Amino acid sequence: MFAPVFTGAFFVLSRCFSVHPTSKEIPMKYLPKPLRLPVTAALCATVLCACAKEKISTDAAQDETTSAATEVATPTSTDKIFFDDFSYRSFEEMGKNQWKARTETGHPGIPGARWSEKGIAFLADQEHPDNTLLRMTSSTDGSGENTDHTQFCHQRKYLSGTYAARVFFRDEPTSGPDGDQIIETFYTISPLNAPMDPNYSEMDFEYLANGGWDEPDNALFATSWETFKLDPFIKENEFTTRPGSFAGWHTLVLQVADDQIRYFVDGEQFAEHSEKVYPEEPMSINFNLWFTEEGLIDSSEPRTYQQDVDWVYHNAGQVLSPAEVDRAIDALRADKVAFTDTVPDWEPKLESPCGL
Ligand SMILES: [Ca+2]
Ligand SMILES: [Ca+2]
Repeated sequence: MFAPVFTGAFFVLSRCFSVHPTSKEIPMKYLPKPLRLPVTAALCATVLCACAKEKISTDAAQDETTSAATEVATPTSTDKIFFDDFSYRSFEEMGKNQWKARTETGHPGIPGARWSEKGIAFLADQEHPDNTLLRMTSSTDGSGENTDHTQFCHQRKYLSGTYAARVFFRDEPTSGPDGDQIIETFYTISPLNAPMDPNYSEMDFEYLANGGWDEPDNALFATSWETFKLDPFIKENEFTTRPGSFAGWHTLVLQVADDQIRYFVDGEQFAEHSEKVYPEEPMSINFNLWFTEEGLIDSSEPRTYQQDVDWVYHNAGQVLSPAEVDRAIDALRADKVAFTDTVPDWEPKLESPCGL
């Protein structure tokens, strides 16, 4: 084990000066299910932890990526808009529009935590009486059995175009002591079919209200993944992070087109990532709220964190500026559209897991 790890570490170090180094530790959510249990133990080993913190470039281990290619489906129509204002009264209602809540246990986050629809609720928008907000609530007392994580996912059929969501991040718990590493997100993801599968695709907005992943305090991450494998630990991603508070409402826009990925926050470009991490496979659109295993405060007192989502939008195949997204949302609302989905399934229709 040590020889490949050493070689991998050397390789990793040799790539430290690339244009897009990465140093973010990989959350276990990115692991394929069969690997999660053995890897949970393995990742605790010093060597792997050290490797996980090394910087590597996005073209690391490029030679190893060719054998794991998987078939990519093709679209069946040109219809293109997905919009949800989350004007629901219950998750059951929301489920009729093809949303799933995660129930699968396991990583990321605190081992033994529950994932369920229990943390999804709807409430009136105090600032706009006609509007409804979705609220995610996750809680912990530090133990797995008393931890509830929250995640929900739309169908796996999204690839290029424009993604957007209006979200409310918080810096503090709604109740209980502050300080846990809490991850507040809007992201897209496909399954990892094999180690270093180059078709693996993922793009994340992740707000760490209490720091984590080498950030000492709150920070927003934008991360685009090419792929990864575990032994030796190699990851290929590009990420951008900006420290500081992002508490409050933000409109997050993600442009995915022409081998470029651009992340925008409130109309300003936050990150630009390259063709090396450009997605290949259809992804689901997800949100989640979870605690890192390594970032819990030393307390058994219950604490609860929340993240709100006003709406989510996707335009398949078209690049919209943040201002154009705003206008598209205004137009949908003017037409009293609370939900629409004309983004076609892929052929064949893909399974839509919600455990990633
Ligand atoms: Ca990829
Ligand atoms: Ca709404």
